[in-house]
Amino acid sequence: MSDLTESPAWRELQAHFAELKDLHMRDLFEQDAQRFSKFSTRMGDILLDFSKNRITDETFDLLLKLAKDADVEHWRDQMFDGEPINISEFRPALHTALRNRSNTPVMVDGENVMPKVNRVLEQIRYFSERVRGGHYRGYSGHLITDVVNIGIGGSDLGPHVVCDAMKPYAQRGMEVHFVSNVDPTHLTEILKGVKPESCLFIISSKSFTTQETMMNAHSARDWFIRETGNKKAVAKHFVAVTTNQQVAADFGILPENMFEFWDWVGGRYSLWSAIGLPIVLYLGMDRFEEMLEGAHEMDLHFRNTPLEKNIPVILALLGIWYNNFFDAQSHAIMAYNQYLRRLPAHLQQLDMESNGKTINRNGERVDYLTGPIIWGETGSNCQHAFFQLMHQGTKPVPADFLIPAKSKNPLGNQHCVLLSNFFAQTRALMMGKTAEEATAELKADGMDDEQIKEVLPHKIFEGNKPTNSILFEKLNPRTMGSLLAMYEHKVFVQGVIWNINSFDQWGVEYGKVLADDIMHELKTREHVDAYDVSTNELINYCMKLKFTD
Ligand code: G6Q
Repeated sequence: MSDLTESPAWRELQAHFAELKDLHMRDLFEQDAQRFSKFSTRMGDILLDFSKNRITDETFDLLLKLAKDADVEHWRDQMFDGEPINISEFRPALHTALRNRSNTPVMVDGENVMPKVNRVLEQIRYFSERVRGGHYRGYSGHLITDVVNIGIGGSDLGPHVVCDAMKPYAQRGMEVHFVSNVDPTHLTEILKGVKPESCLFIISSKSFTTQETMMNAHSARDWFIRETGNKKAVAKHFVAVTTNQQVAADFGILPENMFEFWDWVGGRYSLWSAIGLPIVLYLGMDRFEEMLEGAHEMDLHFRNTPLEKNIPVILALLGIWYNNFFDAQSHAIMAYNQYLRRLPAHLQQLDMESNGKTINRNGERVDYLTGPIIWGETGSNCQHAFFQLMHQGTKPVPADFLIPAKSKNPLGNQHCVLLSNFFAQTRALMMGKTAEEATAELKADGMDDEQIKEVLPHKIFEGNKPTNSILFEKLNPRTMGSLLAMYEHKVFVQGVIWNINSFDQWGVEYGKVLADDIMHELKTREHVDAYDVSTNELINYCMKLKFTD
């Protein structure tokens, strides 16, 4: 047994779960008119209503006790203070310093990192204003109209979700594209839509060695030289965001076109750093700074708000409640906003790469479930696809529902219809439909008793399905920053309670070297027998298909 599962709060939660598991939220709402005011909290205009969860006052108190006992507040302060909490990589996790708009000193190894954070922000402002203002032009004098970000994982997903979500704030005449996959189709299709003389490539890679990114970068450079016949112009059209400036220089990037960040910024937490350059080119620096401010606001909320009103802490505790006591295997993200369509992909990486761990901070195997599978889709599309399983399936799927009260595109009453779907779904998931209610409906539809008997079981909805509603005024850069930071801190709190290091990613690093050996075999084009029989035969069959007409 581990310290966690033996802790008093955990044991009390186990005993409490046994008593509570059959309670229905419908009854809990009926018994307590104060349920919403008790189980909701706000930061700015962001409201978290967590009353539609399978919790009572006692559950909430015990979950808060779990957080206290796990020393969440102490770990949180250590993170903000730049302590080396990423113990397997011997460094701090200081994405919060990147958006520290209060500019209070943040010390790493005796050095205040804020001056260098601010210096890079200034560099980004200067460069982006020149590009957007038409002062920095392509080699032949054309305006830059297209930015192509080449990066993968953390060097792609964060900027990508933000650029998609903030499209209404973008400068007219500036498009941004993202190439991540080593599948040549990705780059090829993007290049079909841009012109070399008006295109700026950003090579985004913390390491500047990631196979996919480097291959795409070299292919893009080859294309550029082929199309323009001008090798010298590469320096004008390729910039780099990296911690590895030497390799970037070898690629042909000018020192003034390199944007630095630091090893204490994890890939999936890096959109706030120079990795956000595509965001800045697309939206402008003022908008980017608004996003940093929104994130900083959430940082201050996380740091200063008592646990019982603290949005990331509450989200984390509810996630643990379902993950570890109800054995829910996944957590769904339903953003009722088309601009947020890439949010599940970003949160998938943030959460699953951070908390997809089996070994705890003491180097031992855990004896409890850690990070859930994150997935999701935009509303109302999700309702016409997998919501069947949400309503009547056998698997518990706790979910976050997010929606802005105002739409950027008010078309008739369409946004009100979207809102009504949001409210109706979260209510229906909570309430369910009893046999009596279903019978009354079927009778009203004109069915006779015999027919009703036959179909009734299919028309009953158990309900009691938990959701968090996250509602805010509108999706703007500030809110976007706050929401993304909210999820970062949620993941952090869960990692602290599960006693795992949320800031390393050895599984991803492993993947980076796995393909190298096989690539060597593929190049030789000889019969392969070096691996297990399945891998050998797959390679041999594939090579036969690939190289015979
Ligand atoms: C993120 C991960 C991973 C990383 C990519 C790209 O936290 O470490 O997704 O961002 O593998 O790495 P580079 O930025 O070094 O190319």
